[in-house]
Formats: sequence, C-alpha cells, structure tokens
Amino acid sequence: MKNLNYTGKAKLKPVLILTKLFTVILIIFSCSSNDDGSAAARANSLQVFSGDNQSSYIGNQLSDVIEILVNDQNGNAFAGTTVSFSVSEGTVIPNIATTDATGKALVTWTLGSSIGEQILTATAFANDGTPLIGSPLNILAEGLDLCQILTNTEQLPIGPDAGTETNSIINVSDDFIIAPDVLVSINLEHTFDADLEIFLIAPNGLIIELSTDNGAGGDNYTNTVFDDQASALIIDGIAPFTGSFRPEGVLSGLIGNEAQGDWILKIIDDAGADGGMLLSWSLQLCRS
Ligand SMILES: [Ca+2]
Ligand SMILES: [Ca+2]
Repeated sequence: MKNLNYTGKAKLKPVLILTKLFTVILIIFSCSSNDDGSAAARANSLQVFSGDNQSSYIGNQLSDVIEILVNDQNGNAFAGTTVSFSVSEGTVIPNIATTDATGKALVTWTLGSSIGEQILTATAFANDGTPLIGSPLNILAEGLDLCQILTNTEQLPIGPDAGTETNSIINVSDDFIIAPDVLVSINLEHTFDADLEIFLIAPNGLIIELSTDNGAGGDNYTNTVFDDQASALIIDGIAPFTGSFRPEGVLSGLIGNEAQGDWILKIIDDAGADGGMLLSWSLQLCRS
C-alpha cells in the first residue's frame, strides 16, 4: 500500500507543476496582448453577406440590397469599418458606408446599360492602412435585355378560299408595360399577295393593321419586318417585301399597354384560288 501511495504521488507532482506553469504562461501571454484585459478586436476580413449574383433588367435597381460583412480576427461581426463601393457601370447608393452593429454595410445597386455581367466592388482597410482580407471584393450581377423576341414557328395554311382566316398565337408570360420599339416580323408563302390582309391583335383586343391587299400578284412575304421607324411604307413595297417597312397601322399605339397575354397574328385570305402557308412570325416587345 505504501509503495502504491508513494508511486501515485510521484506521478501526480509533475502534472500539477506543469498545469501551474501553463496557467502562468497563459496569464503572461494574455497580459502581453491585452493591456485592459478585453479582446483587442480589429477589422480583419470583408465578404458578401447577401445580394451576390442577382439579375435585373438593364438600368433597373436590383431587387435585393447588397450586404457586405466585416469580421474581426476572431470571426465576429465588426462595427465601424468604412467600406467604399464602386460599380463598373450604373449607380451604387451610398458610395461609402460604415458597418453597423452586425458588421454589415448595405447598399442598393442600379444596373448600367450593358447586357450581361456587371460588377460592384467593395473595398475596406484596417486601421493600419492594409486592405482587409477579401478586399477588394467583387459582387456580380447580370443585366437583362429590355427587349424580348418571341417566335412562333408553327406552320399554318393560308387560304386558298375567300374569307379564310389563319390565326397564330404568341403568348407573353411576363407582366410588364410595353415600351418602344414594337416590331413584328413575318415569313409566309402565298401565290398572290394581294389576297392577304394581315393584322396583329394585342391581348387587350387592339388591332394593328400591318398590311392589307398589298403586293398585287406577287408571291410571299419573306423576312418582312414591320417597324414604325422604317423609312419605307409597306404599301409602297414590292413582294416578297424583304426588309423593314412601316405598317399601315401604327405599332407605337401599343406603347403603355400591358404585354402579358395572347398576341394573335391574323391573316385573312380575301379572294379565291391562290393560297399558301404561314411559316413563322416573331414579336419584339420591350420594357422600360
Ligand atoms: Ca386566296
Ligand atoms: Ca391596305
């Protein structure tokens, strides 16, 4: 028993000494790095908290704010750091923001005019002037085209009997107000163009006369684009009307209307005999 007790104490003593020594070292170490005993937190790193990789239409503000997070060296949120922002194009508000109690700086970003990738850059420095880890920081967004072109390639017969109607639908699923420029393009085959009366009908029922009884005995409409800004009038054109023409009605009458819904290309063959085929048509609609 004595031997056992003696052996036990002999093993215990070095452990106690080492523990005390380690405690002393810890106290010395912590005293040397913290004069007042509190944590000496400092701004250390910069990262995106939220708002990266959004998309929006060019010239429009992104739906979510961009949140930048500054942490200290222990990974805790750090307040009071100045973060500067710049954009490849568009605007960011504000240009300079200070991190709040949650370590975050918030900005709104309105995209510039380029379709595709746009870049917001956040920059922040420590008190000693060195950049924070992660700075400069790039946040990306995608600028979307304001205009969409929708196409229907379903082939439908035209005529040949008098009074035959051909209706082809393009559905617009997006909900937006129509801005300039509205364009319609058509491709069709027909052996006597003057038989044809071609209209665009908007979801709200507005009817735009594109071309009626033009082209005399000529054939087809081949890559014909109806555009209010074209220099040539469709009534002055010659079959197969390849190129851009001002329609008989005005497409600009659609501006300000709701885009969503079914758009109809209506073709009436108003004379017997000759007939043909609708090959495809497209509708360009833009938003502001
Ligand atoms: Ca006919
Ligand atoms: Ca006409």
